[in-house]
Amino acid sequence: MFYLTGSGHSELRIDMTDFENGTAFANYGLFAVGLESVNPDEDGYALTVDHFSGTAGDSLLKHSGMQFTTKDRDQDQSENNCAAYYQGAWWYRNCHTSNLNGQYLRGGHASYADGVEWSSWTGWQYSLRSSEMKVRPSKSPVPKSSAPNLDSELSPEVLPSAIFD
Ligand SMILES: [Ca+2]
Repeated sequence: MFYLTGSGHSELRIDMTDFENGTAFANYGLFAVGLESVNPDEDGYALTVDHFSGTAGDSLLKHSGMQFTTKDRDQDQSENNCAAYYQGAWWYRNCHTSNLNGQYLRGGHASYADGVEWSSWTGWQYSLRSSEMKVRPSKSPVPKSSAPNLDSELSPEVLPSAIFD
């Protein structure tokens, strides 16, 4: 992915389906992994996204700037490992508004946020039937700016403290 998008002139479209024949998409006019990174492995494959449009709502902008966390490589901002806790691998912050590499739990589930989640569409307890991330070069370069100060709006993804009890 880095070699596809490291230049910063790519866009991302995520197509999703649920188990009730619903479909939705999220498009990001700017998408990059390891943007302008000389050593993406050392730098943690940081995500850059901006310029959202689509029917699924945005569940990825709050992940922009985060490195990629796996169960054996904790690069998130949680005191825990979000990948281990939510059974996925993602650009977790503390921890997520989306978890597309989560467990395939087939629709509604009692557990919290550990399925294939896109919270702005189906919440944190609904595991999607499918999701596809498609990348292509931008038709025209888009401004790289405008990533908001994400630290100031963490509330929806901050974990209830009880979840770690
Ligand atoms: Ca952590």
